Amino acid sequence: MIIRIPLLFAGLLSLFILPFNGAIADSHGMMVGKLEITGAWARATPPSAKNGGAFLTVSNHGATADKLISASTDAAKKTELHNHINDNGVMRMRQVPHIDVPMHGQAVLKPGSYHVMMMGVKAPLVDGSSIMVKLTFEKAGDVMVHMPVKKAGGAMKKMMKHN
Ligand SMILES: [Cu+2]
Repeated sequence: MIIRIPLLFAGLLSLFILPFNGAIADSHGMMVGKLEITGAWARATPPSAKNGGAFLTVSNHGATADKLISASTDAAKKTELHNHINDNGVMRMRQVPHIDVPMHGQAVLKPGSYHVMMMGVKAPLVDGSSIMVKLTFEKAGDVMVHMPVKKAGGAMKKMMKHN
């Protein structure tokens, strides 16, 4: 497995290198313009699950605010930006038009907060595999992010309710 994962990643990357002109980030972090992407991962999904979540931190090293305005991936039919809201004590997910990345600040996408929502995953997201997710920022443009798929604790499952 240790050898196969990098090979799979290399294979995935080769699919994107020709058609995609933006930057490519992996879980070790990289820059797109003044934005640094770190800690990207996608939650492993059980076989029957239709939806998955992906998470990362965007650090803005510039003096201009930016916005994450969309995400897309071949791993799902549809991808949205979501947040959790506290609706009379019940945590619910809600689509948001964008996620702010303040100047000299961060946008943190994490379980229970902002996240990339993948609706209709085409295959279960298996722990130890990886997916590629394209993020589009209003000013910095596109970045292709390599996201390792990891298992998450069970505490969050109760909060995964949509309106
Ligand atoms: Cu969601």
